[in-house]
Amino acid sequence: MSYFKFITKFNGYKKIKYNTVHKILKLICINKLNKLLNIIILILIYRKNKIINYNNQIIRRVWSLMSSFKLKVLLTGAAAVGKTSLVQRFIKNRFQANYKLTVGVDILTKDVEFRAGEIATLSIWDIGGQQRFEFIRSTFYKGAAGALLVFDLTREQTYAETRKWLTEIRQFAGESIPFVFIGNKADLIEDVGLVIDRDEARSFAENEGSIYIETSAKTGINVDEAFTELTKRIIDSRM
Ligand SMILES: Nc1nc2c(ncn2[C@@H]2O[C@H](COP(=O)(O)OP(=O)(O)OP(=O)(O)O)[C@@H](O)[C@H]2O)c(=O)[nH]1
Ligand SMILES: [Mg+2]
Repeated sequence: MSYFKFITKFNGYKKIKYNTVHKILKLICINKLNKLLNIIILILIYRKNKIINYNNQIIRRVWSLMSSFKLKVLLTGAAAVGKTSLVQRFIKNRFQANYKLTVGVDILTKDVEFRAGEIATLSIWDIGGQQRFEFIRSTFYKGAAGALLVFDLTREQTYAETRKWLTEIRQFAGESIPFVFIGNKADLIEDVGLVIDRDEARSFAENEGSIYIETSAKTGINVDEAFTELTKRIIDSRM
């Protein structure tokens, strides 16, 4: 091999080697850069979400401090299912065994801490479920922010009527009104037995965008939870 040929070959080899090394280095750099960019983007997204969440919290706090969370909520359902008893348990923490039907509507107010530090003032419209008040009922629904739709766990008929009640609420208070589906008098199940299908009640509620809760105004079980859950759902539907 002549000297000239050797030099050309050596330079060519060096060139190939240089190109390959250069390409590999470039690839590593690009990959690293990509990774670095991805990390930066992730940090930015995380920080942005944190800022958004933080801002939401501040807005909610200010809003609740200004008492803007004034919500009209309905207590509806057939007669004698326990609507008045639920609100009495919730507000006064008491229970009366004798039945006194609600004439038209009773309105009571209570502040609810639906999340730590977040308070809403509920104006609870306890609506008489007797047939005789049907003609006037729809006028009470206007402007409602949410509803507790109650049936009696010991009377199948009150459960069967709930669709009618839901249609009525939606017709007069708005199609998208948040509600919570309540099976009340849970304390009596032990004696009377279960007259409804719990899974069906649960899936009915879920299909209608709600949840199903069993309460007892007598023992107080799940009563606070029902009102708090409704309040959360109302606030979340507005955010
Ligand atoms: N054992 C038991 N009895 C209950 C419960 N809730 C209500 N009751 C009784 O059921 C009856 C009817 O209760 P109300 O709260 O007056 O029913 P309502 O739905 O307000 O009835 P209307 O005002 O007519 O629509 C009363 O005798 C209550 O004591 C409960 O959780 N357990
Ligand atoms: Mg009542």
